[in-house]
Amino acid sequence: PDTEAQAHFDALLAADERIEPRDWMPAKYRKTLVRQISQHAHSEIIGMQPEGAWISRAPSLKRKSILIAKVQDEAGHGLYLYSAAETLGTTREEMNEQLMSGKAKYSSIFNYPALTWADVGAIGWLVDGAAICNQVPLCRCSYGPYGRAMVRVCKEESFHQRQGWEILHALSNGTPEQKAMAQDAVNRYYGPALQMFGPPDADSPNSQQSMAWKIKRFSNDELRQRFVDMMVPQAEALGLTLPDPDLAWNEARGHYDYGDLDWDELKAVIAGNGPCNTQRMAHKIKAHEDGAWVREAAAAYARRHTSTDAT
Ligand code: FAQ
Repeated sequence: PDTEAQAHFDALLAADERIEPRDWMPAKYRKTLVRQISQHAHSEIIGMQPEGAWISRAPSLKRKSILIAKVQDEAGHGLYLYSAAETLGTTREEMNEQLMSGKAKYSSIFNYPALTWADVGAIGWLVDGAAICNQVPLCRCSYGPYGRAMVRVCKEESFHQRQGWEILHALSNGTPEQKAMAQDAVNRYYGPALQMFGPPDADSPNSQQSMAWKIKRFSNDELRQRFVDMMVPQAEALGLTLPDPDLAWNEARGHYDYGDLDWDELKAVIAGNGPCNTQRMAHKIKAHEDGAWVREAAAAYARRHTSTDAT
């Protein structure tokens, strides 16, 4: 390896400065970034499905327009992230191919069904809440295009979390049936939301190197703890219970203790055996095939414009 280039890279990292697309970087740093950013992009795209299915069934025109905007934001995040990954030399087609062939992962959380309207609230409150906890530190990621993308994404995620909270707040203060529906959604989504932060630190093969490279700024367990601490008072304000009998304030640690998570469940979902993995992939592949004519038309249009510009 070019030792001068490596020294420059190390110095940028040590000074907490950004690595930019034209800078030299170790091949493994590049590979890790493509893996994480593309999987993040895939999560945003697949993540449109559970809530997208509720657009036509939203309980009012106002709720419907808010949900359309929210789901559209997720599409924007996905495209933004694909662009950030493309600066590392991988094409969008390659990334899409890796998603559709099952080679690339996407977040486990999107393999759970959105069964009721309250689930739309729980996804906004818990899933977007977890996404914010994970992504705010990514704004300081050492790779410039990823960190900058995260700034805008986080602003939109906080609006998403508030809209989820507000849906649950309305239900929790509604009829007994509505309150029960809100509690049921939280019961089903809380554990999987905690698993979004990834395996425990002792079982997280990528964390150490990613933290040394300042891609990740905190470990999976540190961020999970931060999330639990943030959600307890919010749940109290909502009048809903977090489904964990071991949840208790620990004065000595200054954090909430929480119960063990079902890591076999996370492994099974990542391996493709969650409740909705098959359905999510089938839907993605069909949408991609149905959209072939749009890509062809756009390419033909672009070709015509380039040739007109040239004459
Ligand atoms: N699901 O060694 P680690 C959203 C994989 S938010 C699936 O700890 P790492 C917003 C991991 O990739 C959701 N796979 O890995 C939204 C690795 O496999 P690999 C997306 C998981 O990378 C809201 C292996 O396990 N957010 O979309 C999961 O250091 C509402 C070992 O794990 C991001 O992607 C999991 N939960 O840490 C949209 C954030 N956990 O790649 C719509 C950026 C772990 O070696 C609606 N990503 N794996 O084959 C990250 O921060 C990190 O990649 C982690 C994992 C923390 C997810």
